[in-house]
Amino acid sequence: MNEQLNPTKTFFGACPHDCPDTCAMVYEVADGKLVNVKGNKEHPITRGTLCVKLKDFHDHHHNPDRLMYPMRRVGPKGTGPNGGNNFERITWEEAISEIGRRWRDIISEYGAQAIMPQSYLGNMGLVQGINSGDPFFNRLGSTVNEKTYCTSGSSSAWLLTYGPTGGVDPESFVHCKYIVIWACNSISTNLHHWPFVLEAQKRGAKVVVVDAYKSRTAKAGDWHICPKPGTDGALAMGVINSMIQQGLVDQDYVDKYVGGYPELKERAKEFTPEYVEKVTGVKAADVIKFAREFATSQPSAIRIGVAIERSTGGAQAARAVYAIPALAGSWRHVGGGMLQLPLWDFPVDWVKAARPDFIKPGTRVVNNLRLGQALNGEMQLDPPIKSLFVFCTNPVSQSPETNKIVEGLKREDLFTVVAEHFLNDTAKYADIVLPAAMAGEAEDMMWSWGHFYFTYNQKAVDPPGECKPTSDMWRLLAAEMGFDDPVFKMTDAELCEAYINWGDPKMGGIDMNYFKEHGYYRIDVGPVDTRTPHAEGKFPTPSGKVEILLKDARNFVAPPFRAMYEGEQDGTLLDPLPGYQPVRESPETNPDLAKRYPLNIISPKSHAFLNSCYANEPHKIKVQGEQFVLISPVDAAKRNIREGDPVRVQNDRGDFQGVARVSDDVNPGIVVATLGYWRQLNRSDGSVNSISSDAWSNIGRAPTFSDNLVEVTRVN
Ligand SMILES: Nc1nc2c(c(=O)[nH]1)N[C@H]1C(S)=C(S)[C@@H](COP(=O)(O)OP(=O)(O)OC[C@H]3O[C@@H](n4cnc5c(=O)[nH]c(N)nc54)[C@H](O)[C@@H]3O)O[C@H]1N2
Ligand SMILES: Nc1nc2c(c(=O)[nH]1)N[C@H]1C(S)=C(S)[C@@H](COP(=O)(O)OP(=O)(O)OC[C@H]3O[C@@H](n4cnc5c(=O)[nH]c(N)nc54)[C@H](O)[C@@H]3O)O[C@H]1N2
Ligand code: SF4
Ligand SMILES: [Mo]
Repeated sequence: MNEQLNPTKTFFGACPHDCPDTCAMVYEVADGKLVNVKGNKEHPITRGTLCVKLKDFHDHHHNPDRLMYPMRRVGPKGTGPNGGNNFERITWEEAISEIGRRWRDIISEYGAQAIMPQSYLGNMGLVQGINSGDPFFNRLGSTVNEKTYCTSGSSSAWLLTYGPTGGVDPESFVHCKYIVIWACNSISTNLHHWPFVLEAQKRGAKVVVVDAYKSRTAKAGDWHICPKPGTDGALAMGVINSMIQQGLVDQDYVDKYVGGYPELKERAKEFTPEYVEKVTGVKAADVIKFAREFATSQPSAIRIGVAIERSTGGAQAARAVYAIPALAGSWRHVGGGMLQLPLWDFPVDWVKAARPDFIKPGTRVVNNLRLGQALNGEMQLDPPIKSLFVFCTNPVSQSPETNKIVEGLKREDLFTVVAEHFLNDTAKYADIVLPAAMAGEAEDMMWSWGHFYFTYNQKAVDPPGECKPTSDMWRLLAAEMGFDDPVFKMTDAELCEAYINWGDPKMGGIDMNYFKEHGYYRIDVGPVDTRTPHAEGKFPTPSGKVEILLKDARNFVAPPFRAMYEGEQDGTLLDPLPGYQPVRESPETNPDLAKRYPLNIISPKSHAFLNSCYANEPHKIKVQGEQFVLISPVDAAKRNIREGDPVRVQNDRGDFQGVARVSDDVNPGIVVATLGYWRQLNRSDGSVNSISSDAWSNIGRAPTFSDNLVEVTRVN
């Protein structure tokens, strides 16, 4: 970018976070110091604004609590501040050679599978993020870490139904007459899509929000439909049935481009509006109205959020939701259809990025939602996990059954390495802490799961102190372990280039120079204002049609976050049709458990935190407030709880504390506590994930954060 007249230099940035918006940023640097970070005005999605989390990203870089040098644990585990470990400063050389020595010992005694990496989208970058460690760990022969925190259920369902298509362009939503935002709190979590929704609304579109409580987005829409958590499958099947009953199915579209309609029609029969009302709590008349409006207000589109998959039948529900725009013929129109993850259209060379060819056949897979069981011995693993390497994830805050994880991390025989920015709830239990660089301190390339732009991140400043980019860590560790494969010698610039399929027509013949000049590139998926990718079917499925009926389909975890590894898939035969599978925990489905724990809890994202990032920063906590528990006036009164009272939320898995917010935004029987708060900063050593179960959803081993019963009591 241009050097300006004043001493400030600017560089292209890409927000590294796990957020659909993948904002294009501008780093401002003076005297080698990052002084400001702004949204790129030219970027059609970012439009010059960053969200409340990132608008002062430079302060995050300069946070005085930031880890600046490597550290080694001293003394027994759990005897340091906040119940964590005590540490002493060491050099990188000492850290890397200690890791190498401990790993060589573990490998000779137990084999390399006793080592397990743990990563997620704390950084989404192709070079510095989630998959960046795959080549190294696959080469090492460690246990494969299956990563299904997010969208794995809705993605497996999507690939089965529609194939790898990016679906509706989020920018094309301006052309919609009817927009459904289903289990997505856009104003907090997908902020840069909201202006497109508002533009459509200004042009006359109706905005419907399907959410288990009155979220910010539900309040801002035209109509809030409020099913009980985990009952979306019944609602969607009811909408399908009602569309059929009202004669509103686009029969021509269905005949040509949809497979399995007669079977779906048969299955949908039992989902009468009355039955749907009984299961979901949504009025029968509203089910009928929703079906009618969606089918008749074209173009109509659904933006599906991540929360739909977070219950036992969540991914099965996603399949039912996916069928709705196919039956309505919405795909015929510009802006009509479904938006799940544009990611599927990105020409990323995932195989090159993850190097599954390094994995020895038969290597075991351990899922990240079962980390607690893997560490505390509940999962029978031979060899046991003797070393854990954590980067770009904070499992003690974000993974379910966190008390089990903490129990495991306290094992004296477990050698834990954590690469982090802060001494968070996971890092505090490490044997070795490595200080990681932040975005702006290393080169990277971002794909997006919320729009069609690749975004380039330049190195604007050197990492402070002794912080190092993740990519450097792999180079050092590869050298320590004696791996001389070319991939471990490539520079960040070479890796950025290597991971894009430049020859794909969607790259339009550009090369790296384009990114250096412009900072971002819209992959060529067709123009926003005329794009109808599936007006004539052309779905990338085996039949080329929407596959509602699946013959012999088996459960699987969608790539890319499984290291692209095909071994040890679950393989259970799936229900051939979409449908409704009741939640595991609710008063209706588990009355015995509900006697002790009568309330269903949901734990969506916090507005001012990005998962657990920023939850240690006073100015963000000020915006977000302390951990709260939203409870209805009816449930509060029963428990003698008043606004602002300290409360404990608990079940057999654990407990956490927060303050009560008594509000009609939540229906009786439901409580809401948002995610991301640090245990060490909460009123008690617990968080929402102390109570959540590690049971999987029915497809794609997705989490079930919306499928948990609890009791709430006042703390005296
Ligand atoms: N501010 C902020 N933004 C973020 C994040 C963050 O932590 N904070 N995290 C990022 C990440 S990793 C992701 S995956 C996305 C997720 O973004 P979203 O897809 O928006 O996910 P959530 O906020 O968890 O949940 C969305 C809504 O679903 C509702 N919900 C929960 N369970 C159910 C259910 O069973 N049925 C229905 N119909 N609704 C339900 C919740 O009440 C919530 O309002 O956000 C990203 N953006
Ligand atoms: N109850 C409940 N639990 C949930 C969810 C929910 O809705 N409810 N949502 C789930 C979802 S959708 C997701 S995606 C997961 C998210 O789970 P995580 O990905 O574990 O989320 P973060 O808290 O953002 O943790 C990322 C960590 O990586 C660190 N980090 C960032 N960049 C870098 C880097 O470049 N290098 C290194 N070494 N570290 C870096 C950050 O400091 C941070 O501590 O949580 C899941 N957990
Ligand atoms: S967290 Fe999301 S909305 Fe905020 S700056 Fe990053 S990409 Fe943009
Ligand atoms: Mo996520």
